[in-house]
Amino acid sequence: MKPNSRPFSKVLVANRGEIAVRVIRGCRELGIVPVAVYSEADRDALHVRQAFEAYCVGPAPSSESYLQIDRILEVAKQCGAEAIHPGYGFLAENATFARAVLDAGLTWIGPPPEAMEVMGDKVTARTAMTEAGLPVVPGTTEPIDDDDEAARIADEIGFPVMVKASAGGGGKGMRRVNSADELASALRGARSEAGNAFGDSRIYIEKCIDNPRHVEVQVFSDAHGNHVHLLERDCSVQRRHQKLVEESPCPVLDQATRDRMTQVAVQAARAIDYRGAGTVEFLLAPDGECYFLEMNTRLQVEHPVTELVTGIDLVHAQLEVAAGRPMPFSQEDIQCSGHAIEVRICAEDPADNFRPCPGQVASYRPPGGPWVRVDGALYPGYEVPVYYDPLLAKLIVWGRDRAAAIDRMKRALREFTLTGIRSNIPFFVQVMRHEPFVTGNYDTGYVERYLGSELRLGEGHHVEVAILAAAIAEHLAERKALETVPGPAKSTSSWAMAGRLKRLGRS
Ligand code: MV4
Repeated sequence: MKPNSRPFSKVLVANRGEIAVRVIRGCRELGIVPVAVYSEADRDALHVRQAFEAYCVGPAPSSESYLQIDRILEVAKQCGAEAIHPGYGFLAENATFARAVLDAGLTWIGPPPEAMEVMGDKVTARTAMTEAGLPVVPGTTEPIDDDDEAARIADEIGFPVMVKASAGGGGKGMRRVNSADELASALRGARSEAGNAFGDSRIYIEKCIDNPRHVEVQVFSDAHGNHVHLLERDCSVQRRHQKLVEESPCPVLDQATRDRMTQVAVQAARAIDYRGAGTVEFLLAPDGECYFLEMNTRLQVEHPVTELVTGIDLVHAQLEVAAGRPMPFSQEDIQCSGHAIEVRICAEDPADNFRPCPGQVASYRPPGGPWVRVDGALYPGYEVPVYYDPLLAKLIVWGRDRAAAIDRMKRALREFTLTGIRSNIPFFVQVMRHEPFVTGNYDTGYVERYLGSELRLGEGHHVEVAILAAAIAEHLAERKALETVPGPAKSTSSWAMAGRLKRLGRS
């Protein structure tokens, strides 16, 4: 049999961190030479070490490096790359960049720029999706600049309503409005916030869906008119629009709703002539209704949970279809097996309001064993830069069913050694044993609701850390004692200190 030929010989990865490492791995598996770009702050980053070639594209701030379209294109041309993979974030959803890549005669590993533009503007996305027959949240199909008109529309929709930025996403420029008398100030606030954040102050109005779950469908398309879905992910465990835990399948979706959601997601992809990996986001209301929210025209952070339940490598598939080949699977091939959960491990202190905690990694030993995956960009001694988002690694596990996946996640979290910096690992241990999560009874308000109570990391946590630190110190001291001539006895052993802490009633 003829061996599969590689879709490209050389691909430039225009990103950093764990996603750059993930894409580099996919390239290497297919025999493609991966090329990295990096900023001055990322000279020692893992993606640089793992690429075959790496080029510096500028100083630490991403505006001067990872967002520099011209410099990245220059590197691509210079090194002979045939295609560019943007990862997520940075330039991944920038249609201007996608066009510039195509204009340079290179292949863009992503959707057509036109599809990115339709979905990049929330108002045009709503209009296009309404026309495509999707269930869209009731609201306006045009941006609103007249306050009286806004009042009329809000009244018609019925309070509460959401005022959102056309250029928005991620909750910026979004306001919940409970009654008519709050509307004017919400419009003013949202316009100014949107103007500052996006340089585009247009806003629109939608009905507010209270206590929704965030459920999204992975779609995939090729250039031959094939569009499929790879089931859904529930990403409701989030805080301030940062996802923390994602799982597939959604633990509460009935089959009829799943069928409808996945069908309309495929319809959305077809309507905009999509290509590659994309995500159609929905709000799932407590009454079981689902509404199109937005579409992300990129590979997402949480794509591994989909890979684990479907057995499909999304990066491989992206590379294949970008090269013009038909997708290597059909809808019938895609079956959900078992359950997968991902947690996002970040350099932030969950005991101190998730305060960012960059610094140097002292020790790093990721968990292993069956059905445990770690996608990270970490190694012992790595200095976490302050310039970029705090995501360090993703821990993803698979289980025969959801209960088995939760048990495996608990085991893997306990196995995870990461010292020198604070991380949110202890928070995830709490979540995995928290009844509302274990029963699937959570929505987008979950973290906010329980952070100060049942999910709080109390003093007990610190005492545990103190005891572990004492054990390590004692071990090191003992080892040292074996190597040196015995001297006079130490004043206070660290075990005694840990014991005293405990007696002080802090456990
Ligand atoms: C909403 C909503 C309720 N009703 N729209 C937040 C981010 C932005 N992309 C969309 N968001 C929401 N839009 C209507 N009409 C509630 C949210 C929302 C949310 C959505 C997904 C995941 C987490 C969220 C947390 C708070 C609010």
